[in-house]
Amino acid sequence: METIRSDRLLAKRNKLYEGKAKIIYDGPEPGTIVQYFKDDAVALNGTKKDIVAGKGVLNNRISSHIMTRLEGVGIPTHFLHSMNMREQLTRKLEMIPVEIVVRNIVAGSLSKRLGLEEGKYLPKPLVEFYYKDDALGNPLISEDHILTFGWADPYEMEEIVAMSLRVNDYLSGLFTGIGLKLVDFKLEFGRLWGEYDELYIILADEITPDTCRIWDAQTGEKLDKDRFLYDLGDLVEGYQEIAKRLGLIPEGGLMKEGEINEDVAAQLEDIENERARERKFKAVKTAKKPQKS
Ligand code: ADP
Ligand code: AIR
Ligand code: ASP
Repeated sequence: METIRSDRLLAKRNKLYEGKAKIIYDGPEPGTIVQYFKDDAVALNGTKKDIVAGKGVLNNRISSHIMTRLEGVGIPTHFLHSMNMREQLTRKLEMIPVEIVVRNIVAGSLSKRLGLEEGKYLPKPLVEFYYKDDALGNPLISEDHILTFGWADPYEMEEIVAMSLRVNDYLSGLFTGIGLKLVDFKLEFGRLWGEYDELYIILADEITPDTCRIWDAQTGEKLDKDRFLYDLGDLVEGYQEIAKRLGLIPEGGLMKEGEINEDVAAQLEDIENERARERKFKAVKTAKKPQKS
């Protein structure tokens, strides 16, 4: 039933954009979009690619859950509700073309760029900015680049940095509680205009093991996308472990012989939707971009 219905929806849906990890469609209501999570794993600027069965389903679920938890502690997010295994409905935003990376532990490009040993705790969370442009390889930039080129203004930047640090505090605690270390992560933000033309900065895109480094606190095992990049073992195994510890999938996991176990997937309790139902659509219905005079 589910499949037939979503296929029909897909057929008449207007595709807005296809990225590396997701496809974006027009949503059913004005001011909304549908995020479809693909099974594609892409690294090294698109040169290393694979299809990983189960990744899209797990990421959809993990991002829905994390966004809902963040909303619960007062961080405005684009998430509205989960639609099916692979899709979620979100508010449509005017995206700010900057990736915000927050780091707690040295890893990845920080380790390479400055020749630092991976695994060392930083004395305080480090916030970095990258210009979101795949053709340029998402270069590291400073806040002054953002202001000079008008990608965001100083008030927006203040809010973006403060929100990113709050996300870090909350998620670090959440992951510590389930025996995981949040090493670093990437966020994207967008703008939404309210009823009185007031501007809201909203957390967007996804928060998943594609966009976070997450290590097991005991063993140091990498459970995130680095498994794919460095061929450290089955990617979905790592993502499932994170989802299990978050209480999102049963102990037995979601996969059966390399395929999604549809029975398990169908039975997953949809806590996110319970909470999302209580949320208001008001801001979406009235959202419009103010006319510049
Ligand atoms: P990429 O573009 O890096 O390949 P994805 O495949 O994840 O990444 O594509 C998702 C696209 O949707 C990204 O360009 C992201 O900036 C954009 N996006 C995320 N959330 C929203 C939103 N709420 N409104 C509009 N665009 C969004
Ligand atoms: N990230 C950055 N651009 C895209 C993504 N997903 C995330 C990585 C990592 C963090 O940002 O997944 O969690 C820092 O990445 P790097 O490569 O700069 O060390
Ligand atoms: N730009 C990121 C990458 O290179 C993807 C993202 O923005 O989510 O993987």
